Amino acid sequence: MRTLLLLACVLFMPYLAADTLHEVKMLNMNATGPMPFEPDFLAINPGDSIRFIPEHRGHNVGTIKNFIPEGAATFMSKIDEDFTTQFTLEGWYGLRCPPHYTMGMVMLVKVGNPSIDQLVLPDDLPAAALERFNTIIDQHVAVTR
Ligand SMILES: [Cu+2]
Repeated sequence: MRTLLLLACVLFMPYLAADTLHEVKMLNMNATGPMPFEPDFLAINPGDSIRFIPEHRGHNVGTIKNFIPEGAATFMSKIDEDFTTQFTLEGWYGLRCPPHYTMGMVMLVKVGNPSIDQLVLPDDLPAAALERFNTIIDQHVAVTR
């Protein structure tokens, strides 16, 4: 029994490993167009962190009002700051770069396995942000909505 338990521990060790650190670059341009987060979609586990790297100057990252799970903390980095934050609550997080929000500089983070019904876009998104979210959802959140 003890051997079995030990074996189980060894086999599942990778899954019990420390929370993962993901990296997102903030850029002026990439193949998807101007002012992107790269990647602009991440599916992560509760407890994971994301490091936002200002590869180009003039960017920062913050939560979008009414586009984070109930009870989740808002955050806002400083311009040009290398910023890391942890996501503990399951749900959908809409993030933006405030200086380029109206140009559609947004990304979507899926933490855990929230239901698709919980993915509700705020109705006051700038047009370009709404467009990019819809593209992200079409590409990464395969559902018929
Ligand atoms: Cu930006």
